[in-house]
Amino acid sequence: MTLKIVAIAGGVGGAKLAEGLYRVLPANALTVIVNTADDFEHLGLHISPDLDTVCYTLAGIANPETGWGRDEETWNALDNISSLGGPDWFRLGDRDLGMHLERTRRLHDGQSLSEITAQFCAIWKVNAQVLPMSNHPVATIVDTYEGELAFQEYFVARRCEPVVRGFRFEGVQIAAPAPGVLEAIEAADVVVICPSNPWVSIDPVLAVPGIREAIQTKPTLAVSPIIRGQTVKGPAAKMFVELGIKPSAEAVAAHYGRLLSAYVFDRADAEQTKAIEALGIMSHMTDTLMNGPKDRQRLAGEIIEFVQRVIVETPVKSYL
Ligand code: FO1
Repeated sequence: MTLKIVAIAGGVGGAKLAEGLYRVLPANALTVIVNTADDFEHLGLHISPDLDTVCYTLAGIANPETGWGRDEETWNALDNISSLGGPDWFRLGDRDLGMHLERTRRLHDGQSLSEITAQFCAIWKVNAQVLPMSNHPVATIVDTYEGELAFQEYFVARRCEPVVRGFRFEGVQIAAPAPGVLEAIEAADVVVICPSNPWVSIDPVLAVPGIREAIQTKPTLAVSPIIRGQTVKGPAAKMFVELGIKPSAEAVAAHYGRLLSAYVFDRADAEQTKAIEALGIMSHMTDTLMNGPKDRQRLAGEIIEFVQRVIVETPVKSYL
């Protein structure tokens, strides 16, 4: 049986697992719903970092060193901006800039972010559906002890240094899921929450009216972004600490709570198995570090096998 999978993803960590799933599933069996609350305007251009990271990664054209931006990149435009005293704190390479210019032109022409994403993915021969969570603007605002900061200011300009107190997703109450989002969840056999930051990559997606409710009706599996109390990349573990929660695989499972029917976490956290299963979640322990394409595909293959065994072929829908 071919599974239809919806993956929920943020940036680099989420894109790695999405790519693994994409490579092991048949064509068009995967839909990736991507966080767009990191989006902002910069140099007059619409920037959608997580959407671009997922699209570039599935297309095989992502920058292998950073995980974001384009491969074989050059930086002439940025050097020129810099030499003229312009804003160079957010690094857009020449190839990436070309895509941004064309996307912003299409947006000004009246096309939606989801339409443009589908057009670009077709050109890049991505045989998966990649959907922004919403076509409406939503902006993560980080509440820190230094005041509120726009997400990229906190993340890139301030290198996640300010201590966080909380988050809000501006505009989310009046946002609607992008076309195809609820339909994809409805058609899915399982929803996979990728190992992205729960606070600022996954929560904004779940906050779009209708998305959490739709996921709630489906078997849902999450993969822990935390191994031995730490994140591979990004500030998720630091955020847990600053919010007064000990960062752990268990803490992430508890954060998603009743949304989850199954959970995949790292062998290094074996001692947390009982606590995780006490949350009423079926668990699978494995190596979750994704260093290269082989790891991504092995982890994706294990997830699919686990899902088939414990969710799809379980006659009693005890997971709901
Ligand atoms: N992250 C950085 O840490 N520094 C950058 O200069 C930077 C530029 C950038 C350009 C395009 C893009 O799509 C992503 C970019 N990112 C950069 C990553 C991105 O801002 C964050 O990783 C995400 O918003 C968090 O998922």
